[in-house]
Amino acid sequence: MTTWLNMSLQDGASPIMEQLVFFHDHVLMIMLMITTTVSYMMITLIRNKQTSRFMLEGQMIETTWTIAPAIILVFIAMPSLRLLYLMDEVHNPSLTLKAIGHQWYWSYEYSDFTKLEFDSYMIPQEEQQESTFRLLDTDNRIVLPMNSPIRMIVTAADVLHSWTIPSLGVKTDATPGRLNQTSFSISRPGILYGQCSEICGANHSFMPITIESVPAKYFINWVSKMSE
Ligand SMILES: [Cu+2]
Repeated sequence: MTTWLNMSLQDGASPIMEQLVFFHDHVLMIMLMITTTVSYMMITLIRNKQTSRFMLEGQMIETTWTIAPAIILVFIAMPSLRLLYLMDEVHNPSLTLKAIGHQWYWSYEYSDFTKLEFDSYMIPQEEQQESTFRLLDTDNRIVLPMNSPIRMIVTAADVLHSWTIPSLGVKTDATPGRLNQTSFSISRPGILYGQCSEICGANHSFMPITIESVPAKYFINWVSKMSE
């Protein structure tokens, strides 16, 4: 989760998010190069007066500064498209989780098991404890096994919502009458937080998402306990 003074992206908890962070840094480096060059040129132009009666055009430099930005754009577009298609792929999932957005809570269905479904409400401020995070913790956390490919099916029961976990690089619209799909695999154990990311009404800010990422054997224990 984000903590104080974290001005950048959260640490990636999935391979895709790791790649997204690399891409973000890569684009920032290119932007740094462009801003440095352009501001150097602008400052020189302002501070110097260079005029020539005979220099009316410069074919060479004009060709260069038309083509160079196009080449730079290719270096941004290529890795961007690679990531886009990588995120779209569902790699042989070992588990499917269905999230349904309601006004104003999420409900979850583990369709691989019988009768494993629950609602997940935010813990209200009055019931806060030392260990809970305000506006982020839920009464029933999603439990998922780490290091296994997971397929998410996202939908809504009333209005538009959006199921989001920043540290996994996942954001999917929850639309009534539609099933949207994404996938991810969590690379470490821990608790991951997210919030509804589509303005869905008065309590939009109060329907967080909490994932408990655990090793597979703990997950199996949890499943058998839940479906008793
Ligand atoms: Cu919502």
